[in-house]
Amino acid sequence: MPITRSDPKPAVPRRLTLQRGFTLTEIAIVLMIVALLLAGIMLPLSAQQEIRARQETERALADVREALIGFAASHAASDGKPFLPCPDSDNPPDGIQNRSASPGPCTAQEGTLPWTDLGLGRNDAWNNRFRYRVTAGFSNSSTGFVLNSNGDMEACADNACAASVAGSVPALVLSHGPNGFGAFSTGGNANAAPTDADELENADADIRFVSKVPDANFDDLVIWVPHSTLVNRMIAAGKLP
Ligand SMILES: [Ca+2]
Ligand SMILES: [Ca+2]
Ligand SMILES: [Ca+2]
Repeated sequence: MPITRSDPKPAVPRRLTLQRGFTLTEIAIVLMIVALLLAGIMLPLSAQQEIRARQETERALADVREALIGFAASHAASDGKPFLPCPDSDNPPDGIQNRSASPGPCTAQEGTLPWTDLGLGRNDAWNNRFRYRVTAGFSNSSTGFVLNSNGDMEACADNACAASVAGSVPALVLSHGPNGFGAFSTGGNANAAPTDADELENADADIRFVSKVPDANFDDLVIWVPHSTLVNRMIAAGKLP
């Protein structure tokens, strides 16, 4: 069979092309657009990191609440009743609770969370210690608490306490939040005091605390062990009445 040769393709007319480099102005405009786009991505990222840090601290605080209840269920005072740990009140904090006598009362009712004794809660997501306060009648390792022991703390919606959030609170834990004002750092230093009146209420070592939605000046995270939850869990564990 004879080999046939296909017809040669018609030549494509060569299009006239113009090539030139970018001017400095054009490069500057492109760089500006890229920078604007990056800024648009970066801002939400930092906001996301802040949300993650807050969620991480909220989870840690929920674990701390469980650990405090677990501590009470697994410790008996000299009279056989349960008791809560004392704050870690020496300076710098070492994670170990401080008592003026053993068994006996706490050296101070407020300090940092005794993270070593609890086995968790060393610091929040911003590398500051958690603050912890406990009612005297719930933390004496000589005389434990009973069903009608009353907590002496209150959580309020603001420092004037026009609206109470929780009353008769036996134990309360808080993170001083992203700004860290009023907290102990993990380096052992006391951070600057808060300036916001509601944040100040959480750092003045008395029985009133503020728990509210964070705003531009207030970023603390507060949790507590409600009296009802604590005694119910002791009853379930056979530790009370
Ligand atoms: Ca200590
Ligand atoms: Ca704060
Ligand atoms: Ca206070």
